[in-house]
Order: sequence, then structure tokens, then C-alpha cells
Amino acid sequence: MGLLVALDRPGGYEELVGKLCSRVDGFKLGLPLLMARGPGYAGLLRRRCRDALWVADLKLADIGYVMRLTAGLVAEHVDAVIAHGFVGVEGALGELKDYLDSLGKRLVVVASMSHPGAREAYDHALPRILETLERLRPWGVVAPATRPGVVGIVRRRLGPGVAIMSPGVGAQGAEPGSALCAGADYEIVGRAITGSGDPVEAAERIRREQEARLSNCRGTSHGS
Ligand code: FNU
Repeated sequence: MGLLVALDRPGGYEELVGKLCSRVDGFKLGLPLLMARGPGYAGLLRRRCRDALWVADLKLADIGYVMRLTAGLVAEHVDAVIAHGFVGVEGALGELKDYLDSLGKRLVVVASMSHPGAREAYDHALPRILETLERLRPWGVVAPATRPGVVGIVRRRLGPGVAIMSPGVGAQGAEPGSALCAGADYEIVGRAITGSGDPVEAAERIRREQEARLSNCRGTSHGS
């Protein structure tokens, strides 16, 4: 069972990361924060919570050459980098994965997205993206908590060896634990924690809700 906190809004998170460190499994750094503060800020935050999983959410979607250049700017400070799945393997995700492998870093690929409009693209694209993921075998996959059915499809197709992380819990409407019950390893929560008056209390409450939902669904569906 996992909880990753999304840090998106440009701002100072040193204190918050220190406070949340023992309560969550990791942090996902968004582009607004990385662009405002620079890639080195990831390293500064990481020093506040070394054992957590640190993910740079770059949502790369380019030729391999440019994705390698971009990932290379932040890779030393994080464990994993997120790229889009629709760009395919040859000359794109394959190159990025080889590059990250050579640095001892992990690739996470978006299988489908959490917002309502994702249906327009991903309802059609998902079968092809799943083929890409089967060939590529990235360390992790992003699948939407707002559509737990998609999380289940990804889990069944890729098996237990892939880390599934699911955004959409809280501000986007999904309940804590719903994606975990569908087969995800981590739920990604941003605003419901960072936008709360008491982020530590919010993170603890979400943890409790994850545990409660997971213990209810375990045995009746695919828990992780
Ligand atoms: P919160 N995110 C997302 N949907 O929301 N990486 C996706 O399909 C996806 C993502 C990220 O709504 C988003 O960028 F692939 O405040 C943000 O950092 O909880 C976080 O997940 C959700 O933030």
C-alpha cells in the first residue's frame, strides 16, 4: 500500500517534506515546481527525506534524443522519471529507458490519464499503449484512480512485476484506496494534502482511509 504526494505548485516544500517523510512513501515533483525552482531543488528536497521514492513528473513526449536530454537534467536527484506512453518504443521510449537504465534510474510510463477528457484519447489508444508497455517493460506505469477499471486492465495485462501509480484521489474525486483495491501500488495525492490547512493530518487521514478501503476489498478483488 503506498501514498505519493504530488508537489506541483511553485513554492518551498522543505519543511513539509520533512514533516511528511515518515508518513508517506514518496514524492512526485511536477513541472511547475521543477521549472520554477530548477532541477537542483529536487536534490535539496531529497536531502530532507532520503529513503522516500522520488519521481520527476516530466510527462515526456518527444524523440528519444530530447527526452534523454530533459531527463538527464533531473535524473541524479530522483529515482524515477515519468514519460507519456503514446510516443512508442523505437527512437523514443526505448532510448529513454536504456538511458535511465544506464544511470540506475527508473522509467514510469503513462498508460492513461485521470481527467474527464482522457476518454477522448485513451479509450482508443489504450490497447496500443498496452502493447507498447508489454514490449518496453518499464519499472512503473501511471493509471487513473478516477477509472479503477483501467487500473485493473493494466495490472492484469502487465502482471505483478510493474509498479502502478494512480493519480486522481482527492481533488479529482477518487476515494482513497479505490485504485489500490483495483491493483495499484501507490496512490498519488496532491491538492488534498498540499492544499489542506493541515497537510500532515490530511496525509494521515488519507492513509487511514486507504487502509480501511483496502481491508474491505481484499479477498474480493485484486489488492496489492
Ligand atoms: P491532485 N497526474 C494526474 N493525472 O493528475 N501525472 C494523470 O493522468 C497523470 C498525472 C498528476 O489532483 C498531476 O500532474 F498522468 O492535486 C498532479 O501532479 O491530487 C497529480 O497527478 C494529481 O494532483
